[in-house]
Amino acid sequence: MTLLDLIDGAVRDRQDAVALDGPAVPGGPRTYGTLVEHAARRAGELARRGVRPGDRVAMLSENRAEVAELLIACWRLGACVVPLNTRHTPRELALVLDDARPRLLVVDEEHEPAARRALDAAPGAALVPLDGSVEGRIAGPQAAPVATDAALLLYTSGTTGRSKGALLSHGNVVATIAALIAAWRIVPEDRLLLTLPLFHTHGLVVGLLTTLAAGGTVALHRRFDAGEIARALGAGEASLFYGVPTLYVRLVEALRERGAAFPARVRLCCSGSAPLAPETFGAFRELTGLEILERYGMTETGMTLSNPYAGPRLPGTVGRPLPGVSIRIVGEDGTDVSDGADGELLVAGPNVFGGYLGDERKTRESFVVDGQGGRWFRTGDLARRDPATGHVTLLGRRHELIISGGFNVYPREVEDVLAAHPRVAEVAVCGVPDPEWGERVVAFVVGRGAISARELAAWARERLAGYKVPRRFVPLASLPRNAMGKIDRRALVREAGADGTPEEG
Ligand code: MCA
Ligand code: AMP
Repeated sequence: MTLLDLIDGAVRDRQDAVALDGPAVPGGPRTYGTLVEHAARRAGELARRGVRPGDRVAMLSENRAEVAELLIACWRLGACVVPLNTRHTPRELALVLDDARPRLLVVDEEHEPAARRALDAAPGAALVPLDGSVEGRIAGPQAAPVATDAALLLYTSGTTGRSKGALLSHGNVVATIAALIAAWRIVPEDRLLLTLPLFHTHGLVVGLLTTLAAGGTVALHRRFDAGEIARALGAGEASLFYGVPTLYVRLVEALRERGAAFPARVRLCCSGSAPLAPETFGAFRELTGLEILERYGMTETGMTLSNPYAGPRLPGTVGRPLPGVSIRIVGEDGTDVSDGADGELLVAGPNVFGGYLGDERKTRESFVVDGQGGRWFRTGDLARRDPATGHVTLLGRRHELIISGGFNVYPREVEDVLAAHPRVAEVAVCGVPDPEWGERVVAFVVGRGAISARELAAWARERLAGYKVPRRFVPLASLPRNAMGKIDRRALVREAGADGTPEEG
């Protein structure tokens, strides 16, 4: 089964049903019929520009209906789509392009200057406007992709500071979609209010593709606006809403101001990508009567665990494995720990990706093979399974990943950029707990002579996406180290939380 089979299944008998509408769909609602017709034309254009089976096509765009058309068009041609992060600087985009080597880079008007600058540094792809005219038409699959063909190449930040491209086959993505449709009972009558960006799994697969595969409607927004979403949900304009915890923190604030309960039409609000605070779960339930359904996943694995649709949603847990997904929790020695004990979470299933593009070593290191030849992905997340409920609680990570507002930031990448400043002698970057963002990026800097936070922020901003730029720069005479000589990050986080720490940046 491929993503095209899913989309074609949804289109059959639903030509006139609305696939996409909302503020990010200019020109009014798009029916399923229009969506596939536009995709067919787009496929014709891409083929004319030389896209062949097995090629990669990168896209850099804010949320727009044309993104859905482009995805379908690429898959019709047997090509793999590489979504790029619109918040990235040209430097960051160039690193990804250099690795992905796409044939084309399809870009919306707003991001064309950044795309051009990125291509100056990493030439190779031809630039194609997302809203340019489309000629020709290809309706049927040109190369009839099969389940094992690559559908998406998704970049995820790496511990070494360099992004890695996770290759997901049609079969992998279909497995996540099928599991979510079954677990969350997504039906054609559903309407999803979608504000999450379409360049990550959450917005793209969990949001857009799952809803379309179920034959539902996606109300697509360009960005999240808490007041507008509170109003729309309060007015029953959607049955589904998905967000990262930061969105729910803001939504709770907005709902407190409005004081509105949700009508019955709003049946499911899901959270993922970062830990949802039990306080947010409680406040949301009090205001709306709805229990947020928290689930867990990764770029490499798609969705793996979910609280139940029917049955207790336990705050502070990510629930149980989705249909088709197997999990293990293992100790340092690689053997399974008993329920109730802590260990690293491993996952297996048809949803789990094949490997990282061009990095066999990293791929090998990311999997554990069991005695029966089973391939288990090492999530790097520490977890515990409750012996009574079977629900899994996440406890932290093996690696030093910071998740700020649902975006991942690896300290090493930010440290490398700051360390390159001529007046920085040493630097350490940490995630400090924050009620709105979950974690906030803070840099501890040992300078060579005087250096202001403003100067450092400007340096970082030129090279890194805004969400990676430290919110605070704390000057230190030296970095605290443990007995092994390693930087003591816990001491730094304590320091950042302590009263009297200079507030800069
Ligand atoms: C924006 N800013 C941030 C973040 N987002 N700073 C820290 N962390 C962030 N996440 C900064 C901008 O750089 C800017 O600062 C200022 O905030 C205002 O920017 P604006 O664009 O107006 O912000 P916003 O629209 O309020 O964005 C907040 C947001 C956004 C809506 C929460 O971060 C977001 O869409 N997050 C969701 C990410 C996501 O979808 N993650 C899923 C990946 P300045 O002006 O100083 O630059 S994880 C995934 O897919 C896995 C598989 C899973 O399990 O789901
Ligand atoms: P990424 O691979 O960039 O999509 O990020 C995946 C990571 O997000 C996981 O390894 C987790 O650390 C984190 N994550 C996703 N969902 C949750 C959740 N519900 N609670 C806590 N962390 C989560």
